[in-house]
Amino acid sequence: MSYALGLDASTQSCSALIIDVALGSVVAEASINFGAQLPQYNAPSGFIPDGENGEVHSDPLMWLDALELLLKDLGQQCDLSKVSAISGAGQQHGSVYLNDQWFYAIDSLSSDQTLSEQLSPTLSRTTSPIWMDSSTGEECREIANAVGGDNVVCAKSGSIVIERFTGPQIRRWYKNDPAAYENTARIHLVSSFLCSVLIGADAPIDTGDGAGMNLVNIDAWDWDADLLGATAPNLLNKLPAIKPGNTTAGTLCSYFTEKYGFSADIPVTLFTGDNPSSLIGMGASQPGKLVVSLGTSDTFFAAMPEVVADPAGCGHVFGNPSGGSMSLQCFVNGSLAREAVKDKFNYNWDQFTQAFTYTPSGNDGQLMVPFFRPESSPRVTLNAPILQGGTDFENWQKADAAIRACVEGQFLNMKLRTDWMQLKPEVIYLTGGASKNNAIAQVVADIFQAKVQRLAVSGSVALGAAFRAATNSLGKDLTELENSFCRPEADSTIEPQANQAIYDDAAKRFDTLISAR
Ligand code: XUL
Repeated sequence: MSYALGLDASTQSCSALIIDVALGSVVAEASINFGAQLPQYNAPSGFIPDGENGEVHSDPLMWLDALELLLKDLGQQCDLSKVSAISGAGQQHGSVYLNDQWFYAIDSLSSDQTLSEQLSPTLSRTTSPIWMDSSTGEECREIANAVGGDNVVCAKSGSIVIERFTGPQIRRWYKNDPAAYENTARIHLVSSFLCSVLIGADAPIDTGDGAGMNLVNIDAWDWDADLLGATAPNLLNKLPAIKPGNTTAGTLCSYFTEKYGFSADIPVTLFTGDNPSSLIGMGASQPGKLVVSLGTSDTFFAAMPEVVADPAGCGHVFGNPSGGSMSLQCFVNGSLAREAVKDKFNYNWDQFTQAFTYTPSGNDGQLMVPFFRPESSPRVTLNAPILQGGTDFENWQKADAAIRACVEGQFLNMKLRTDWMQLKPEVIYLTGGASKNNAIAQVVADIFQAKVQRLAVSGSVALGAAFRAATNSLGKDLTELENSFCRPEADSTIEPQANQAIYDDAAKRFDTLISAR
């Protein structure tokens, strides 16, 4: 028996995979799409549409129903009695609000009724704000002011006060409905809520996901009294404990052994956030390996040798589930910016890629700050790119140079904004839609002066959860798991080619261009 199950409760779907840790292979994989498979929740993209004032909420009962469908599907693919370790991950920042019936209900789940039927009466708030919610601008300012400013919050919690983070979300609800807040006995993250359900007991929050709340002190890795006090009254009593990611939460409760055929006493490792889990599933648990994910927004994350917060307040620090800490930084102008430049010249993606063969590294000194909408790293509110020499982007005629300027600008910016992490990259794992593009990968390798690899990993969040379960409960070595599951795709390695001095000089000019705006 050497199967480990990893769960991934994300925004649009709940997915899982089961790995055979002895053979190094994936045994089963399943995914339940909320919109398509649970249409009764009227959440086509996993959240309740048309929220007002920036509110984005989901129904936590939908997550429970999805979990049941998921386990049923997995049970049709393999013998679940062979699973000997479980863990999982959830979309970060989202919160679930429970009344005092929760503690009893979770401990006495009966396999005669569904999870959602039994836990529905325990919700003190019927919906959960999720990470896409941006309704809390006022509460962010209030919390920051109460503790002495965003610099103080960032030094304490690893991030300035951010709209989607859980603390401001809790504060807003406390202000809007103090009686319902008062009636709340427990506030969980998506991750710790689902972990509690699996073990049939109230589970702790891990340091990886906990650090996304603006409530945890990253030096002590525990709740910060000042931040709790600035957020809402009596909050400490409503929160579970904070524990390192490699903590065993408990054993799988009888609900799941009876209903889905799991064996008795299967250890469940604390759940974490999707990004910390992905760090592990991408094989980047140790400092020296950076992950750059190219999507609508680009994200950068990496294990960090020290616990340091971004002095500029743009990045985030979370606990690394395998020990220590990790950083995460979002760049809002990701593929949307690349697409905007491509579309301006009516290019297709092949022509976009070709542009790099017609232009030299460093682009003959032509630079662009490629922000088409407000950027979070750094925090600037541009809605059109800045070009060196003051040229107006709309009037720029040189398509190939503009494409290179956009991509070089994106990664010069990424390098500058992630310097605070004090990382010495040995390898960059590139993932996400645009990662397949060799021209973009070459720019990344040249600017960071590190080799770039594309990994043959799909579902890194669930895979990371399965790795964590296997290391914590089955005594498996994480590096061995990473080596057997996270292999670079054939011929995917790109080595730096350009002279470092070209981009050192470009980086200085890029910074001047932003500062002068
Ligand atoms: C990270 C963030 C998202 C969510 C959903 O700060 O908000 O990545 O974790 O995936």
